[in-house]
Amino acid sequence: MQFPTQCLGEDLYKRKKEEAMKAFIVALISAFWQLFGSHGVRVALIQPVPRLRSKSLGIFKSPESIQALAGQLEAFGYNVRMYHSSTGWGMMIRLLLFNPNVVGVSTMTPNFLEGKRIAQLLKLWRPRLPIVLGGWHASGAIQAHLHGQESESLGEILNPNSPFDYVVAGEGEEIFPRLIASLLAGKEVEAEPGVSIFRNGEIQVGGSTPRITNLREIAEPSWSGLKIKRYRDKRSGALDLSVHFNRSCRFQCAFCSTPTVYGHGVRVTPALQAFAYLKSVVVTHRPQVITFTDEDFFAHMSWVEELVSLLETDNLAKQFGVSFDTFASINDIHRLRKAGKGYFLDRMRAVGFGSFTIGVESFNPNILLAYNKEMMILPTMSREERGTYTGLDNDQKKRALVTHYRKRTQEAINFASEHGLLVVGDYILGNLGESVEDVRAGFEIFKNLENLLLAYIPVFTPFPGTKIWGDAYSSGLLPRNPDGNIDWMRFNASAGALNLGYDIGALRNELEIEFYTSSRYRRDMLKNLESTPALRGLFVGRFSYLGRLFPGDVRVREMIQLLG
Ligand code: B12
Repeated sequence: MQFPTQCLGEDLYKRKKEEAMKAFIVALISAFWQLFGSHGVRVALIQPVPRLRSKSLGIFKSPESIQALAGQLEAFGYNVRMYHSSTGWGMMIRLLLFNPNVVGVSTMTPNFLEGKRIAQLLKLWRPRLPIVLGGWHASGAIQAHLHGQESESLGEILNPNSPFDYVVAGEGEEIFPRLIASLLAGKEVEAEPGVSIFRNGEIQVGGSTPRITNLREIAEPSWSGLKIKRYRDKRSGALDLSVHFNRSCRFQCAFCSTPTVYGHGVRVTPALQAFAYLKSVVVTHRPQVITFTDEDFFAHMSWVEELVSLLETDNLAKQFGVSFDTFASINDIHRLRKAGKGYFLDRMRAVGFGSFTIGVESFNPNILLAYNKEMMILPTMSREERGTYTGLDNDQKKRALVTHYRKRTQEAINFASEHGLLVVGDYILGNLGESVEDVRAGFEIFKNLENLLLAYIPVFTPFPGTKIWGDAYSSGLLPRNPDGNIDWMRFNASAGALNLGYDIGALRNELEIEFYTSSRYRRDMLKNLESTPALRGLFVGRFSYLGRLFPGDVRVREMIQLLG
């Protein structure tokens, strides 16, 4: 029987509720399983893998959101099972067999509807099963409501017919175990900081959870039950596992959702504790790559220095052949370069760091201003440059901003490359108010950055609760389903959500090909192959992936032939 692909219409859903009895029988069956199944208080954590309607950007990583929760709940003695797959009968039957007491659903915006659908079906099976929604979409919807941007997103989550009983906004490790304990004690849960509900015909918002002050006390993320070998980078094929120690970010980019979950102020897991966990992941699962997905890895330089010293003492890269990737801002690299700290990058390289992902985001001055990037770029100017800049008129300022930003970006790439670190440049296309010509003009600068060998080119996707969401929501450009609801499935970075009046998905693909087949890229690839033959694997991996993604493209084929 075909697994339902659409959300149920309200009246069908109501009718189905009556069919709950059928679900009750199923519950009886599961009770039978319970006798032979797993015991203790069972918590199911579901993070649906989004069904993309367009080309994947090649990243499939471990579900850190539910792993963090699972680690904490296991430390509390709960029997936890993680479900990280696309929703289907397989997941449903496994859930049935596990027969959870409480279900936690974690979604980002693009896979919210998947999460909603699985929750609806679970409620058909057991109408009184407590289902809690948390994560990036839920936190964003709460913030959008609290900031007066819109309440439609939250209304879709909390309403009389919603399958979600509770919504948790913000970090979950402290609030979720408390919520579960209240539910198991049969207490009526009220809205409180971190927990929002629908009660007495209205949405009752508890706002965000208070920040976790001491990450030292939080349990390590759990990997139990996950099929680790699946988490391979689709481009390189490497087993690439994620770790996350720094929460929140110093910067306030208007497109970024980080503040919706973490507010401001970077908190970090102590380096010794972080290193111990890092080592356990490497020794236990033997990944080729570990990605630090910290929003702001260099927020506390002393922490990075301590971690590098620990890795120098116990060199996991040498022992286990693992390399480390992380995010870094142009500001951080500029600061290291200005301080003459190239030797520190050499130390990072020596303990296995291989690449920095830097958020370039855009070279369109209007977008840089809309993204609040000026606050990041100005500190990379000298006092004199800032003095000159403030004296300019708006148009002159825009030109000066892009010229300076391009210079600092190029310097950051050169500095990292000189110390053997690859740079992955993130560049966002199709922003609010950007025409095809604007997109091409900005991308032309990005495409010609010397020695930039890797790029992540998502399409702008506005997320609830971000600074830019208000404009996106009121722009009238959001995609909607025939039933008038926002079509969250379209919120994916490879096709973009906004109806921009042109096919930004196709333009994205076109520009990605241009990036990897430009004369600048060809020159840099050959130069790097000569100086660092070991990079051949990376180019072969990247171009065979592009060859699979764009089979008919002669330019990609020519690059593959060039690699021989
Ligand atoms: C690592 C990462 C990924 C990883 C997956 C990480 C994961 N958690 O599964 C990968 C690389 C796969 C990924 C992919 C994508 N990502 Co991403 N990613 C991040 C990043 C860098 C870190 C997130 C993270 O793991 N933090 C560590 C964990 C421990 O924290 P957490 O997820 O916040 O979970 C905590 C709380 O949110 C809460 N919580 C979470 N779930 C639940 C559930 C319950 C029941 C409860 C009670 C609490 C709770 O408790 C957790 C512990 O405190 C963020 C942040 C950023 N600034 O860029 C972007 C980010 C989350 N990604 C984003 C997006 C959009 C995507 C993509 C959809 C892009 C695309 N291609 O379209 C893809 C595809 C998604 C997918 N495959 O699932 C957006 C999400 C915005 C939104 N509103 O949805 C972010 C915020 C980027 C941004 N700046 O806007 N991503």
